[in-house]
Amino acid sequence: MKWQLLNNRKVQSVEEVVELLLKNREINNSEEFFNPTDPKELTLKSIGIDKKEIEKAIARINKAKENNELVFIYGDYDADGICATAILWESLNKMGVKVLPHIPDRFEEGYGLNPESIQNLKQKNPNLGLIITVDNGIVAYEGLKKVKELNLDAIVMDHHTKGEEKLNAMAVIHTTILSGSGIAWIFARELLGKDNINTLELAVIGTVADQIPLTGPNRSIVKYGLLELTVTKRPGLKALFDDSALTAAGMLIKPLTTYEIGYIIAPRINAMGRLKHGIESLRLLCTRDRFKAVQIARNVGLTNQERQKIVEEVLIATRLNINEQKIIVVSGETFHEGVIGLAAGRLTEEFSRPAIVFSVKGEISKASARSVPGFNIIEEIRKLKKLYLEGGGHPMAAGFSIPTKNIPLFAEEINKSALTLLTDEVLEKKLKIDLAVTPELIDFPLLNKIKQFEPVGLGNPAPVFSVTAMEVVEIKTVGKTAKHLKLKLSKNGKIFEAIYFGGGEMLADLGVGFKINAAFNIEDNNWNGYKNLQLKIKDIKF
Ligand SMILES: [Mn+2]
Repeated sequence: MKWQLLNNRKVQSVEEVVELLLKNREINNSEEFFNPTDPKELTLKSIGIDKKEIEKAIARINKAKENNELVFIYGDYDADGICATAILWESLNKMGVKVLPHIPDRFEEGYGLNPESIQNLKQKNPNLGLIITVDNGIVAYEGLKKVKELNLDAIVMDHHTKGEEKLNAMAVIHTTILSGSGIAWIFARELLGKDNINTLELAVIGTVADQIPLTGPNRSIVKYGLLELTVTKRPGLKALFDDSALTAAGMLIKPLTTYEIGYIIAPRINAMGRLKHGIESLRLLCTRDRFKAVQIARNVGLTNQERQKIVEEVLIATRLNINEQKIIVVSGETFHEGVIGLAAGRLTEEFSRPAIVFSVKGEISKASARSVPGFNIIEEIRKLKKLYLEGGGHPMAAGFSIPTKNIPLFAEEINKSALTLLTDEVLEKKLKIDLAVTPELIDFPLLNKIKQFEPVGLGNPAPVFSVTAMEVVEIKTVGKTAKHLKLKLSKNGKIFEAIYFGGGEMLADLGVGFKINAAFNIEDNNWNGYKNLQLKIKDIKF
């Protein structure tokens, strides 16, 4: 792994460290950063939402209430879409509107406002008058045409990139700054008033799940949202916490962070839409029945385990077929359509190169691609538009459908472009290091400052430091399969506890007395009532 030192200044004090950490994160307003605005007070202007569109939407919802019209919230099957749907459904319900949620089926209806689905909704519900899309809709030209044809109104709430054509909707509430559930929450705040809004614990899940940079207004939502999530009274979330061992006897084992959302909570909410139907996760979030909550949480947990197993199966099958190609391209009839994106992500991580995974189904196959920084995968895919049918994405991730017979040629062509673009330099794994420090600085005053950088995540990574020539004083492997490394490192008379997750294999090359350079996060380790400072090793160099 190549170390990229973001700053090579020599620092003497904790204040200087903080200043450089802020600079590395391009944070100019440290006051706002350390004391984010309460999301209840965020202005519409600061998040780029047009107030007039909100007013039009509120007026239309009030009219629906007066006229006793049915309103459908048309969401999405991922965690952001499900949380956004839950926020709006509950909010409209609270104000006495007749409202129902619609989460599309990934396999039958696909992503976005599906014209056939709208036709069906209207057929089954003659009193349907208004459709509100959330976390989708901003390029739903066909779907909105159908809405018009059926004499319905549409309000679009979305955070995806706008298209060229004008949208056929009576109000468009759009910003790319927030997640879908962030927009839904801001709208609900305007609709109900800031004293009546209580769905921030859902907005934080959607925001973290959608991998939005956690700076500016999103930092507000996440910081305050985590506090609400920690004390949530939702039976479904509590049951999910219990089922995933975040709580024991109803008590959280440790405070919730973006990590728990990103790696434990959101994957479970996502699992239903990937393998079965996302509506089950919506039920989990919204149910008021404790017994039902426990049942659904178990079902969601088991589905998530199944999802993990299916991803593993894809990985096991593909590892055997990986050759010298710069871009990993694998396909299989057994590769479940709902997990190919996850599998591509895992392959990219494991082999530090782009990966494209195809789920082969008859004549038409589905593909999901993940890339590495420095290789714009959507651009390269678009160059091959003769070979595939439709798709979209961004520089790091894309999805498309393709005639099965074209897969071999597609694989060959995309690897041709990689020959020149994917140099060894681009493919080398990199670790960004904030600052090289002296051991004297690594102590509780610095740790306390670093804690104020939380919540960390995309756009605001946990600070990484390095220290050169530390001596290994103690070393052993830990964990059931000796996967991790526990060390004591010393320099200038100071001794540090360190843990290196996944570093177990290094025991063969390391021993007491060795001098190493270490890159790490600093964290506190509460163990048996003792509060310790611990280095969480990211990489070691001899
Ligand atoms: Mn979204």
